[in-house]
Amino acid sequence: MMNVRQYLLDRMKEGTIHMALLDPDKQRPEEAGRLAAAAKRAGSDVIMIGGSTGVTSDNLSATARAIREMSGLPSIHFPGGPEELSSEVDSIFFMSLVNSTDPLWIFKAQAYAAPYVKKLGIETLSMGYIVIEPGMKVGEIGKADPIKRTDIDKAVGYAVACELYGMSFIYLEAGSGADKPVPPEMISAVKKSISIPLIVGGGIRTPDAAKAAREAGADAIVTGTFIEECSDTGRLKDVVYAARGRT
Ligand code: 1GP
Repeated sequence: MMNVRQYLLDRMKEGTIHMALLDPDKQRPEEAGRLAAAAKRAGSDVIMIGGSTGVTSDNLSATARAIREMSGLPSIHFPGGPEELSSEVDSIFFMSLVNSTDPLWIFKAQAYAAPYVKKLGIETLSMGYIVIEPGMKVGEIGKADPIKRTDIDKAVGYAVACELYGMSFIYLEAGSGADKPVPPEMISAVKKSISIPLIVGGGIRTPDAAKAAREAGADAIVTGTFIEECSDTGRLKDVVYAARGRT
């Protein structure tokens, strides 16, 4: 069985990695498999599977299977809630939306799901999920109190607290479809303050935005909407290349 954590850390030693996010509620499993294969050809390192609404254990399992069969890339389940679980994924972000105003998203949902996750034997990747303005749908559903783009000290405080709690990854999230991604100054300040890998996502859909996030210090760059909407192979390669800084 693949050890996804080690795979990610090994890849990150070589430089920033690219994570392609696919939402099982947005397309049929075969289409998700096709998109994952295209992402792999463009240089993506790993596939994240998840969405804020409409994900079920069934569409998650079917999507994870298609992605494995058609791309061969490892998968990480990026859960939208405690009801959806599958043993078809290679790993799951066991995550807390740490700047939520609702304990459900900070710890209660996790406490509900944890025994099932353990029983299924899914590899867990603990992650502190920090929502930055505008936050979009995940900010609304997760009842986040989004951190202002200019409040860098606050983002640093949340990230360091997650590290001190023993979490393995930090994710700075501007929200899917955000008009502006997480500011590079915030990425670099957080990166300098922690010694665990930093994932950045939300609103990244151009080579310039991907390059800015990489140069600011992101260890992993997530693109969701762009992967689902981009049908131009050249453009896909440009964004993934800009995220990784290498072929
Ligand atoms: C959302 O960070 C991810 O959780 C991806 O956002 O869809 O804007 O790429 P985009």
